[in-house]
Amino acid sequence: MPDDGIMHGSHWGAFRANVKDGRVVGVTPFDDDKDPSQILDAIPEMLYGPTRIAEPHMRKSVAEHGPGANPEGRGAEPFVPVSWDQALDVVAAELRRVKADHGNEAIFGGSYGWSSAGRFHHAKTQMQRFMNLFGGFTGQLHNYSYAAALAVLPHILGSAEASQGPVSDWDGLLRESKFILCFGGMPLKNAQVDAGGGGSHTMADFLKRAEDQGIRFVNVSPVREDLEGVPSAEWIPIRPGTDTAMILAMAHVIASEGKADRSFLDAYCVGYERFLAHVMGEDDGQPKTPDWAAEITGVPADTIRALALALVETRSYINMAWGIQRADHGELPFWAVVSLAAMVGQIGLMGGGFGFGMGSVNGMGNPRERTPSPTLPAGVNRSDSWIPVARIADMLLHPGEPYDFNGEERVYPDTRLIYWCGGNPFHHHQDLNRLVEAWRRPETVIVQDIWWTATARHADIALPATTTLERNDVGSGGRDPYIIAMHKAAEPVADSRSDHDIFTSLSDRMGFKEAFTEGRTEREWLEHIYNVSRQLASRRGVEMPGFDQFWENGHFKVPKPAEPFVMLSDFRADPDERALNTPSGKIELFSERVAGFGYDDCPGYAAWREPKEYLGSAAAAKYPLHMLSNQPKTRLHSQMDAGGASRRSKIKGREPMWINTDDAAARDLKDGDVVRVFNDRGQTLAGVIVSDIVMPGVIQFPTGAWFDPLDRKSPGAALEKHGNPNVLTRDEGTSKLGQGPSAHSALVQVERYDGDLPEVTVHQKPV
Ligand SMILES: Nc1nc2c(c(=O)[nH]1)N[C@H]1C(S)=C(S)[C@@H](COP(=O)(O)OP(=O)(O)OC[C@H]3O[C@@H](n4cnc5c(=O)[nH]c(N)nc54)[C@H](O)[C@@H]3O)O[C@H]1N2
Ligand SMILES: Nc1nc2c(c(=O)[nH]1)N[C@H]1C(S)=C(S)[C@@H](COP(=O)(O)OP(=O)(O)OC[C@H]3O[C@@H](n4cnc5c(=O)[nH]c(N)nc54)[C@H](O)[C@@H]3O)O[C@H]1N2
Ligand SMILES: [Mo]
Repeated sequence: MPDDGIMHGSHWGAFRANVKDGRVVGVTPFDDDKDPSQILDAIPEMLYGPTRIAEPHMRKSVAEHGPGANPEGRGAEPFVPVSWDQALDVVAAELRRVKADHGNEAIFGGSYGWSSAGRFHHAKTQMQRFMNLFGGFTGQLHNYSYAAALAVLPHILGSAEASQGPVSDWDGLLRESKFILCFGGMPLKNAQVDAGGGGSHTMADFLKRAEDQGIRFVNVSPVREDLEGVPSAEWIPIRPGTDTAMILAMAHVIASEGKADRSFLDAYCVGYERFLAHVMGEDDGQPKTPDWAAEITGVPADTIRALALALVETRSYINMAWGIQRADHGELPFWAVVSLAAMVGQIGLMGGGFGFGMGSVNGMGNPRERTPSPTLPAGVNRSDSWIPVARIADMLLHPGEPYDFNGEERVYPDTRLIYWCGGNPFHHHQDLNRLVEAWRRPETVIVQDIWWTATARHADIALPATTTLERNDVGSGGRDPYIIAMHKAAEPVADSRSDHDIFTSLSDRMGFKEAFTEGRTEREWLEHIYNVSRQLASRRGVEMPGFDQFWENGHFKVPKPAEPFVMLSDFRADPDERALNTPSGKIELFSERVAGFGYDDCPGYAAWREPKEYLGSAAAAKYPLHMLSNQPKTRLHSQMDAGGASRRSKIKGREPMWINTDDAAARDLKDGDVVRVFNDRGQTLAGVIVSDIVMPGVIQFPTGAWFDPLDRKSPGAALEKHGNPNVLTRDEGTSKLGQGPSAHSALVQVERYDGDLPEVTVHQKPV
């Protein structure tokens, strides 16, 4: 290994850790990285900063009176340090008690979240492996990223591959595409990361090459910067939440001009007639004309018409960002894209068709052979209890109550204990004031994290985990081609322990340590999971080096396929032999099955349904700005918020918020002002950036500032001091079909804040 640092990896890229006297003092981006992420430089500061949980802690009432004492005190009471043995004894006893009295499903161990890049020490998987050996737990289905897509796409296409990947790769797009139409752009800010990490940030390079060779790009988005990687891209601002209306109008143009590809529709799709009837207004009396859509979307009718015709006149590709389905009725814009692409008829052709999430993470469209990543097996959950991922507060507030989900009638379990490890619900969930309320319901809350995040601050028992730099691991995203040897660079800080060690101690107390560890050391585990992946790769013709050599080299790059991957090309070549896993075996532009569910909020085809909150709704009279709480440029969700680029980006300590020149002038705002952003659900402070990168009527207010309410005792009414947009977002499912998070559908008002600025305290150690 070269001596200029210790090879390591993170979700935002591989790097070498520079170590001096046993301490990590800096990081150097990995040599292969074409475009390293600015998020890297927070690492040393976060490693040793004041927000590290130094030792196990208990909430004061719990330390004094035992588990279950004063749940109202969660997030408000001080913490008391305790020994590892004390903490683990209480955790083990609580787990046993809840299991005995209420059954395993009363243990909520979904633990949604990204954890860290290493695949062996992957915190959530470690916890779920432990819980499965303990008899099971209530889990979470799908993810916050594209939950609506995961529910709806299998009905339309037989799988969720179009959103999950692999989508058609860049090699094919660069070869054949002439026109790339992007809803929500392909944001470089988002391509800084991929789950499991990666070796090189390639999105900027792909975009530049595409632009250099003359591919036309159009960015349909409320935010111009969503396609900053292509300076020549045309920007078409659109009102958030209205893409479906624009796409229906494009379908109207193509159909009216007789340009729909009837042979593709006949051979590969079902339900076109039914979809067309909606587009032409035969079912509801409203033809979905460009003039109709212009009213809803703010996009001029001529622009809609021209874009529709451009799609059919040349080899064209449609990309839609995942974020667009993270909204009320989020299933429908994705269905609309598939329907439009089917009419264009280029699905399965190189450089044509559609895909979701190119630019949402670095690995999408990154060419590589499809070999499976090393992963720790979590085992089987015998309790078979789960909720749709984003229904956590509903579950806590409504145990035993029924709800609809994807054709099923389900009932929320009764949660007595929460164990969260590797995720941050007080970052990721919507309507956080409601979550604070819901979070008081269970008897015990255990949080295992590295830092005093808002979630750790809402624990009864907080257990300190190590960062990846304090342990050895293997990083691999599965979409990005690199597998990274993550070498340990430092000893555990203070009294922290790896998640694996913590669960080993707990499984020892429970009597199944041998089953949990399988008798392997850390090194033996890494070698084992690497070798499983190596064998599977070999079956696909990819030869990975032996573990020792891989570890020494520091990385392995999975090769590219000989020919570019084109999504659905196999189906196009042979629709009978490679029939889709849908009821008809074809692309379902109308789904009998979805229509049969009879949901008022998700019909059986791509229709326009008004979101509950958008610029066209009645609520806009009171709250006239649409808030996009999109992904932050300077960190990964809430990770690294207390250091580096994130901390430097704050304005008077508050999270920045972008507001258009007109909207700023109307409120007498200038750069650097602090504002109160509010609606009926909450209020928060933000720092102002006046910029025309956002269209009028829209604010960009990224997620991830650590939740920091002013009055921890009554957070329902409290002012959030730091700029966390999730105090303002709606906590309602996308629809009964997907029940995904609908964070992007939120209206707010903004006003200058001239009061005394309360100190942001969440980046300090809690009391
Ligand atoms: N308003 C709004 N909200 C959103 C979104 C949005 O667009 N708008 N996007 C949503 C999306 S797509 C997502 S994926 C979620 C992300 O939500 P999360 O994945 O929950 O967010 P992270 O901040 O990455 O949280 C990971 C947590 O794991 C901890 N952690 C990291 N490594 C380790 C480890 O090794 N061990 C342990 N024990 N802990 C570790 C980190 O400290 C952090 O607290 O947010 C969602 N929330
Ligand atoms: N730096 C960084 N990168 C990240 C993350 C991070 O936290 N930090 N998170 C990662 C994760 S977990 C995920 S899931 C992905 C998420 O990737 P996405 O879901 O694609 O990310 P978003 O930023 O929510 O949305 C992308 C863009 O869509 C635009 N948009 C929002 N609503 C609408 C709409 O109604 N119509 C149109 N046309 N455009 C709209 C917004 O301007 C936004 O910038 O990002 C990943 N990348
Ligand atoms: Mo995500």
